[in-house]
Amino acid sequence: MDATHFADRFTTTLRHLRGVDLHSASDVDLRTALAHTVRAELIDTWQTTHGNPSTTPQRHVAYLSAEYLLGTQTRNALLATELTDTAREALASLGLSLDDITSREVEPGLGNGGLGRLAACFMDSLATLEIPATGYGIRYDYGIFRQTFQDGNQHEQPDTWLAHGSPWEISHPERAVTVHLGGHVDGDNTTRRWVPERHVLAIPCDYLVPGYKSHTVNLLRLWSARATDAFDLTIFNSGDYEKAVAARTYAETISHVLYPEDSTPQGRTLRLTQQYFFAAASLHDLLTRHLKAGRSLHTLPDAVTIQLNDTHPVIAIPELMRLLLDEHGLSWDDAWHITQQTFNYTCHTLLPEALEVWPLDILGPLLPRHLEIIFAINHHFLDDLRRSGADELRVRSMSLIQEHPVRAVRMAHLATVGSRTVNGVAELHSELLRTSVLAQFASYWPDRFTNVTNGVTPRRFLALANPELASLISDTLNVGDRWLKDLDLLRGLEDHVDDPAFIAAFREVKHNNKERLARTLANRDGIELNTNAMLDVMVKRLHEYKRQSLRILHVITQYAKMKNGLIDLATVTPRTVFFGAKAAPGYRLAKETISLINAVATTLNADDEIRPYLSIAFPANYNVTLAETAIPAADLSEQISLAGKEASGTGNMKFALNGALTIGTLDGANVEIRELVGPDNFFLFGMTEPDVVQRQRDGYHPHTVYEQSADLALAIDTISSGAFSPSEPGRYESLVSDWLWNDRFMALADYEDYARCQEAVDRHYANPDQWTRSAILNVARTGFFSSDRSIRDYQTRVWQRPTK
Ligand code: DL6
Repeated sequence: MDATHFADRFTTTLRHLRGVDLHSASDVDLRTALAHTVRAELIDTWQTTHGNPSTTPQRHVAYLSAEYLLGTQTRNALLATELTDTAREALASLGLSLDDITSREVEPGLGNGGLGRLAACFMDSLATLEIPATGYGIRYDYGIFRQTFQDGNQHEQPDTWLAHGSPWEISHPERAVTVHLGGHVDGDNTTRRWVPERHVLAIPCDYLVPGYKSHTVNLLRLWSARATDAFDLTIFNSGDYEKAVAARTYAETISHVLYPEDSTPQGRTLRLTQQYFFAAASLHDLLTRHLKAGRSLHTLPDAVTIQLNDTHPVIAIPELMRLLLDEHGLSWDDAWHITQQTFNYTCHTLLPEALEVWPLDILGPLLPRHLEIIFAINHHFLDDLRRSGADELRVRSMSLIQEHPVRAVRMAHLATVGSRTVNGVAELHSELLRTSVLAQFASYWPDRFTNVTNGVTPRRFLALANPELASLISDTLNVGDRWLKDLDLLRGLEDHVDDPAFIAAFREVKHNNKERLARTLANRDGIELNTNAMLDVMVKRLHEYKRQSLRILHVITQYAKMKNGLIDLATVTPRTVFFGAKAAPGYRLAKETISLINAVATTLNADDEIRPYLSIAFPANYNVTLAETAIPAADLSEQISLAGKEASGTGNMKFALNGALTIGTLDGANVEIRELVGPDNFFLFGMTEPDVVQRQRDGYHPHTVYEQSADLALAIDTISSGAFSPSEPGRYESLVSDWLWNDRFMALADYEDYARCQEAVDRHYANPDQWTRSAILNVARTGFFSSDRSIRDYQTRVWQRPTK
């Protein structure tokens, strides 16, 4: 399509779809028309990809995930279809700017953090690698909350991403699937029949996922909940309007918000309802397609492989069993064989509290037949276990049912028993799964466990986020943009690491990216960024194990030393420390940490003497869109979790690929990043995972650490003195006392080594040639972290057709 044709289609779409002409079009009209113009291009390709499923030679991948953190769509679709320049020219010919229109696009924040963003990267790679796949999830009316700061404290506002509709969505109410809930089970020992009490509709809302320069467009199918009947007319006419729409309210609540507050039984039930809702609708979809293609259910595992993204969709395992047993009349053995060969489970955590359990008194009333099936699966499994010689202690600890503190289904156990493979998301994480979290399962089924290290899409996080670096890479490697589909080609940059022209160009790109970030922050947040300072970035969910506290404690020490004349300002490497973080609404310590960071930021940034050397930028509402501007500008990437707690991390990969050096612990994928970039180009500090275990065994006393470290004590005492909260000196006492007497994630234990390491960072940065060399080597050596490689690993390690 040339620019004239594009412009023509665009103006026609504007007229026909929005009923406006160019002069009367609003921002929303322009954005919607642009999205529809590009979408039309994708639809033809989509129809080819998803022709007759029976002729598809590859297994269809179904990715089940409660989260998709997509980011904005239009620029990505233009990139994939190679229409960016055409669209730019076309819009310019109409007096419009592509960048202006796309910069106002609202991102669907249908995820919380790394897990949801990973799902989005995987969807991109599946389509790019031309693997037929469908992503299934929930179309939340409200995604992750919009964060605001009031007096430095986090406030949560609803994320109204659908306020002006979603031009990328194709909704199909006519293809709604009915999902059943509640009720009881009838029948005798041989025939069981679920008699549900409630029924809701799951409406498929489809998003097209284009592969980059590929012939494949896949589908992301997000389910939206609706009532089977909008309202009861008889009750309505009697005047009880609330009761008349009660069913509708109940149904629509299901897909209303991402992560409903789960501190109440109602909240917990709602969360389980969401999980079952999308699992059941997705399985219905998959089975219908399979049967429509004239295939037998016995061949399901040959045709489809279902990847369970963490435990949220694991209720799909008993649901498939139920469908095969109760609806299709298969025997237990056949149903179990099919189920177990179809599912695969990815675990994304090491934190025991993040491993979901569902109390029987929640699961039973909502899904009575599923609970029976879970008990039956457990019965078979435990019998096998006993036959293999396991003692009762082992049987109890591997059981799908926990007995204390309440009887509950352990979803990670159910996932492990019901899947063909179980994978962790980085080498270290997979190893720790095998040796600690799921150790007994790994010794029982050693072949079931594997690793697939996470990855990120270079299309969004290099081509779109860092266009200047992308074009420098293309010019330098002389392979056009082939490297975007074969990221190992970045290795070729090593040949240029001593080339002065390349070094200068690389440095200029980094500086330009800082200028771009400065403009964004000025407009978006009214924050002034010092573009001549080192940009030191820590962006991720706020969690104790990620240790934002360690970062802020070190900033405070530096500040206090500067103020007390203990550091000669003339020797200081100027830094801006950038934070981006949302805390879960009910997570008190995390919210206190946000408040502290903001308080320190206010003090530092208002101090004319200190600000040129040390300042903090903490924009509210960090999201994918801001990540795309912040990551390319970063010099230093903070990956400082306690070893053995971060499953992988994917931010760490994005930073390295954009030429930031990492300061980090040997945790998650940091381990692999360091191996690849080399120890000279990575700042390592902190305890290793075995050190952590040993230290905990020996008895960890954070107060003693505080007493022994003058610099750490300076930071903590400065907080306690009220330096950042003059009107309320005791404001941060709960944080301080948690550090001193609990410090579950041992920030204090790693403090001294972290401070030492930050000095090494300063020395390295003081030599710009040395720093740029390291930055270039980070880019050149991290092609491994393309999500294309992760998907290829899934293909060879996880999605192989089962052997008979
Ligand atoms: O695998 C994606 C992502 C990892 O990179 C992070 O290390 C990990 O924390 C995250 N896991 C989750 C699940 N729950 N928890 N905690 O978000 O997955």
